[in-house]
Order: sequence, then C-alpha cells, then structure tokens
Amino acid sequence: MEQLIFATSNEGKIKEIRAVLADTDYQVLSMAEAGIQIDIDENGADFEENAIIKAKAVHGVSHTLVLADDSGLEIDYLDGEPGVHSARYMGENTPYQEKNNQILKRLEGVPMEQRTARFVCVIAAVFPDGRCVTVRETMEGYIGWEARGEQGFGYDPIFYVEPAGLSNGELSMEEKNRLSHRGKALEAVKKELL
Ligand code: ITT
Repeated sequence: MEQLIFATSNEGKIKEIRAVLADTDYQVLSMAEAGIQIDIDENGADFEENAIIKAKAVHGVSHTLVLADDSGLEIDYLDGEPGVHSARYMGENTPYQEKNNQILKRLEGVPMEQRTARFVCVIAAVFPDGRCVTVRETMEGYIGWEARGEQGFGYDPIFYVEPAGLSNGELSMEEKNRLSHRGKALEAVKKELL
C-alpha cells in the first residue's frame, strides 16, 4: 500500500478525509503520524494559494505525495465573510459555539432569501516530483436561525442544506461526505491520483 501525507492539523477534516479515501490504495498519514512538525504561514490571498502553500511546505520536507485542504464558509449577506479567514474569524482559539452565535446575531432579522451561504474546499495535491494540481468544490446552503446537531465540526451547526432543512451538524459523516465541498473535492482528487 502506498502512503500519502494529508497536511492538516484539523481533526474534523482528517476524519472525513480518511472515510472518503478509505477505498483507495493509499494509507493516509496525518502530519503528526508522518513525524512532521512545521509551522505554516497561511498568508495566501485565496483558498487555492493557501492549499498550495500548505501542501508545498510539507512536500518540501517529505518529498512524497502530499495533499492539503483549504476551506471556509462564505456568507453572502456578510459579503463573503468569513471566507479564507474562517479558521481565524474572532480568533483561532475562540470556541465555535461563540463564533456561531455571533454569526446568528449578525444575521438577526435577515430573511431566508438573503441567508444564502456556501462552504468552499480547495484541495492541492503535490506529487513526489513537485507537480501540483488543485481541485475546488462547493456546498450551497443557508445560515439557519439556530445552531443544531452535534456531528461535524466548525460552522456545521448553523449551515443548513435543502431539501431536508437539516444542519450539517445533523448529518451523519457519510451523508455529509456525499454532499459536502470536501467530500466532492476528495472524489475529484481521487481521479488525479489514479
Ligand atoms: P488546517 O489548515 O491544518 O487544515 P484549519 O482548520 O486551519 O486546519 P483552514 O485554514 O482550511 O483549516 O480553515 C478552514 C476553516 O473553515 C475551519 O477551521 C472551519 O472553521 C471552516 N470549515 C471548513 N470546512 C468546514 C466544514 O466541513 N464544516 C464546518 N466548518 C468548516
């Protein structure tokens, strides 16, 4: 079995990634499992740049196949915020319960048709020879009126999908992976790995 390193330290992401890549010939190693401890400055202007920065930083140490995910939530009423700053919104260490409550407050009184939002996921793959490709996928939905569900991570409890009207926090990991930005981007990256 071949190995690949997924350049993330986000536990929520890595669980979803392992589930989708389970049917490939690759064993997925986290950075910790690969023994790589580096600080990466995610100073890119967009999701593509940041995904490439992360994948190349780890590839620079390992020289192996490396994947990285840069993702975030774009809320139309907030002009695309928090966007590429999703992890840093209100501070990296602020609990998501607080971040989610703050977003619900900022959207108080905003009608359904103006609550549209999407998750974006860009995955960069850097191959052992340094060749690099990116894939981008989105998940369209809306910001609900309350946080619901214990599944997933981050902004999942306030992001709702039609037609079921359930929050991502109420979806099983299998359901979320079937519909989500990350699930679809991982399926697209699988094709690049063949
Ligand atoms: P790595 O850079 O180590 O992968 P990170 O959490 O810092 O971890 P990003 O810079 O890509 O990753 O930030 C993505 C943020 O967007 C993440 O922390 C969540 O707040 C949010 N996010 C992305 N995908 C999400 C999802 O599927 N569900 C909920 N929130 C998500």
